[in-house]
Amino acid sequence: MWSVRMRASKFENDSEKHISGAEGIYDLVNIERALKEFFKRALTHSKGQPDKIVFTVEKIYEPIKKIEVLPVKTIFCKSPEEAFNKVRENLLMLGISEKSISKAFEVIRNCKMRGASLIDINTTERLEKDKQRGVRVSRIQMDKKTRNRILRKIRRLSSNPQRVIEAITIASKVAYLNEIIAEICISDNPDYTTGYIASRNFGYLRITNIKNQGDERGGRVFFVKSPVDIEKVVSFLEKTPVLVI
Ligand code: WAQ
Ligand code: MG
Repeated sequence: MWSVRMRASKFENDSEKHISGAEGIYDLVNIERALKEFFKRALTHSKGQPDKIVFTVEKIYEPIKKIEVLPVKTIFCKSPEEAFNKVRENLLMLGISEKSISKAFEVIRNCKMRGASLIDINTTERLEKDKQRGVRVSRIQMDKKTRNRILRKIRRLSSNPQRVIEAITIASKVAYLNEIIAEICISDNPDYTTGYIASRNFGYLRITNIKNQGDERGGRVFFVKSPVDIEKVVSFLEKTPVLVI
């Protein structure tokens, strides 16, 4: 099997602005199709046209770990305020402090990253090495049967079901780690206003209207609890090949 990754960016205001990224695991005969699909996605993104697209294709030598998919639920909110209260309520139940929750929203609103930030819920400190880039969850794929089952369920609930599948795949890999208490995600696409929170405890909770239409700010935060072996966590997220079943 092979890992295929794409990242697209545009040079703007003296820095590389992240436009779009994608990752998956494919057998040799399907790599070309994945590359074409990722290429099209990079060029038609709502954040604008990139001026650089990087593809990485790597053979996977390690065994692929099977991880169970998180259960999926949608919580309908009418406004970002209502959504924030839902997020807060659920994260507080997991023992995540108000301070850490505010910090997560602050990072998501202010730091344009291509990966995720890791926030220590004991100190609210950010633990990722590269704070500009963040940690990118990679080497992931969802099993076909699982994908079709979830698609049937969410097709009428999302304007972009493939996006939901990819997000559930990421969230399932992330939640597998005991070191990570929860995740929060808000899309950086101005036209995608549904976000999610996820944990082993309550599964994948889709939250509608987590931000306003037209808002380009988005990101991901993984909540961890110190002491934590951050290198081991990051290596698992970036490197361990996972099939979500
Ligand atoms: N690993 C870590 N962080 C990532 C990754 C990844 N593989 N992909 C994206 N991010 C970070 C990065 O900072 C992006 O700016 C941010 O997350 C948002 O990424 O069920 O589309 O790809 O309807 O815009 C949620 C679906 C969609 C909710 C989330 O995120 C639903 C989405 P995007
Ligand atoms: Mg995006």
